[in-house]
Amino acid sequence: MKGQEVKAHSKMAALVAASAVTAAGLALAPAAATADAGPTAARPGAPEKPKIVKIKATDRKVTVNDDRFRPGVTEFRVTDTPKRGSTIIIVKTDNLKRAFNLLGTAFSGEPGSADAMKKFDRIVTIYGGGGKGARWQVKLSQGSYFLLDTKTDNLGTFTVKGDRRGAKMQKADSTVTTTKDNQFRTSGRLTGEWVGFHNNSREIHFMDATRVAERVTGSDVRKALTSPKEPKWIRPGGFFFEVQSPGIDVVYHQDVAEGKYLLICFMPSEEQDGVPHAMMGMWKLVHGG
Ligand SMILES: [Cu+2]
Repeated sequence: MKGQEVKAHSKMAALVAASAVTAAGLALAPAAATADAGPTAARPGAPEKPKIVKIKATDRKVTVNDDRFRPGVTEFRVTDTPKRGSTIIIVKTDNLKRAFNLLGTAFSGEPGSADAMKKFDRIVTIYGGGGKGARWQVKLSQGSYFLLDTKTDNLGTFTVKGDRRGAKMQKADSTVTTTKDNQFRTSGRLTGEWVGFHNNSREIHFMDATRVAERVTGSDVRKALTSPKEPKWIRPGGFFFEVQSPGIDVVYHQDVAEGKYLLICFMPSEEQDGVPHAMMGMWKLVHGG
């Protein structure tokens, strides 16, 4: 399992080289967009709803149906992606090129990779994401943001500006929290249709919810993590919440089919070179549905 999972998520490393050039070109886009009139303010007394932003990715670019809107709770919906395995993440950084270079080093696992991961975390904030059909809410403050297709490395941008909307986030039916010691903590059984994902730790995490056979135990997971072989107990029907920075709370619209799940994160550690969080114990078996 180790090999397959690391491969699936090392796609983030692949974006490094390809995106560097594009990033330099796009860095001007959000600034240029601020020249025209700002987003309109809320009508007084009107009940505020989360802003809904539809994301469409093609094999050439990532676009949104509205690229200037007010701060506050924002709901993203990925309506289309060019490839299977494409996920779109929301990124805020002042130096995208440097961020990509650091991430490349972090995923290399070479000496210094943990430090690179730490530096990456410092200069980047990631607000979750997902593949085609993904739908999630997150609070955004003012600034310029990037939309990144982690498969094609294509980028889009949007600007958040103006009066804060008063909308509240959707209440979660169940929640997963990542803790200070990089563990998953769950509110109980994992149920939809809204699943909260809170990053209370000091590092960036994602959550791969792999569906597994009912009989799977912690000992099976530990064995699989040190074996190059694909375990026989993986079942179809899992889901995936994209990377999220410390302090960021997201709520995902997610159907959770009844069954057993292995929650697991393979982001590189900030403490040990070349060691993904999963190898340090960042996984949890949980029932859902
Ligand atoms: Cu992690």
